[in-house]
Amino acid sequence: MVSPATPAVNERESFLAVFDAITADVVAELKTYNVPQDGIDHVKNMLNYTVPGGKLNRGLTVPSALRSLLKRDLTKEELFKSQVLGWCIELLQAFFLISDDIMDGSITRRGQPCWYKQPTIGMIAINDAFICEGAIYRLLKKHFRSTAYYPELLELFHEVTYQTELGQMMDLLTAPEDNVDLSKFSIEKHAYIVEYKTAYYSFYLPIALAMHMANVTSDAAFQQAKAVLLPLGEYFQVQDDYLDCYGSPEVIGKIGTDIEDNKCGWLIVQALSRANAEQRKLLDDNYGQKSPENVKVVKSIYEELQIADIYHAYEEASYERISELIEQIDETLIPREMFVVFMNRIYKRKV
Ligand code: GPP
Ligand code: MG
Ligand code: MG
Ligand code: MG
Repeated sequence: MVSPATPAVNERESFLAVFDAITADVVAELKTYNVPQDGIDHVKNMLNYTVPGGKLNRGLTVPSALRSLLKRDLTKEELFKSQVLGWCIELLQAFFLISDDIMDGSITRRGQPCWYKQPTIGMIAINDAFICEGAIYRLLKKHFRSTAYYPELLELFHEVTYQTELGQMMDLLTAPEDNVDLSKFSIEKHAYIVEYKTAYYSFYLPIALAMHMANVTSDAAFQQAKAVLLPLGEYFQVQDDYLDCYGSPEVIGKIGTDIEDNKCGWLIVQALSRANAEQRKLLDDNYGQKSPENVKVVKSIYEELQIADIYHAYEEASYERISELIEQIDETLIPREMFVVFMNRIYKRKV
C-alpha cells in the first residue's frame, strides 16, 4: 500500500507559507502609522529572526485541533483563519522568549544567538518583544473583528498572557541570583511555576482557540480540556527542565542555564527530595553559581542520585496518567483525538 504523504510535513509547509502573509499584514499596517522605512525594515527583520524558527507545535495545533473538532476537512477560509490564530500564538511565544532570554541571561535560542545578543539590538529587544505582543491584537482585529467570538479571543489572549507573566514572576522570585536558598524550592512550588509559565499558553491556549473557532460554548468543555492540557503542559516543562541539563545544545538549539541561574527546576527539586546530608551540603554550596566547576559538582550529584533514570520513569508514568485523563473526556463535548495528537507531538521529545 502506498502510504499517504505525511500530514505533519504538509501541515508545517502550509503553516509556514502563511507567515509571509502575516508579516505583510503587520508591515502594511505600520505604514498607516507613518513608520519610517528603517523602522519597517527593523520590524520585518525582527519578526523573521524571532518568530518562525521553532518547532511550531503550538501554532500547528490550532488547525489540527479545529479539524478534529469539526470532524471534517477545513474550508480554505477555516484553514487560513486557524493558521492566523496559530501565528498569533507564535508571536506570543516570540514576545515571551525574547524577554525570557534577557531575564535568564541566555546565549542561544533555536540554534542562533538570542535576539538581544545581536550586536545592533541589545535592549531594543525589550521593545521588540512589546511589538510582537502588540502585533497579535492588530492581527486579531484585522481577521476576527467581525466574528461572534472576537471578544472571547481577546479575553483568552489577555488572560493567558497574564497567567504566563505570573508564572514567570514566581520563576524569577524563586531564583534570586545573590541569595541561593534551596529550602525555598519544593515540588509544589515547581508545579505552580510550570503550570503558569508554560501550560496555559503552550497547551490550553491553542486548543481553546480552536474550540472558539468551532463555536464550542459550553463551560464544561473548556474545563475538560483544561483538565488534560495543564498536566500535559507540566509534563512538557519537566522535559524542558531535563533537556536544559541533559539535552545536547546542537539539538535543542539553546545552552542550558538553569543550574547557574538558581532555577527551581524539576531536576533540583527531585535531587533535594533524595539527597543525604553530605549531598545536600554540596548542592547548597554549588547550585546557582556561574562557574563551570560548580555546575559540574551539581551534575555529579544528579548522577549519584540517578535523576536521569527517575526522569525516564516520570516520562512513562506521565504518558499513562495523561492517557487516562484523555479517556475521561466526554466525547459528546469534545473529541479525545485532538489531545492524543498533541501528546504524541511531544512524547519522549529530544528537542
Ligand atoms: C519557559 O521558561 C517559560 C517561558 C518562555 C515563559 C516566559 C514568560 C514571560 C512572561 C517572559 P524557560 O526559561 O525554562 O524556557 P527556556 O528553557 O526555553 O529558556
Ligand atoms: Mg529561559
Ligand atoms: Mg526562564
Ligand atoms: Mg528551560
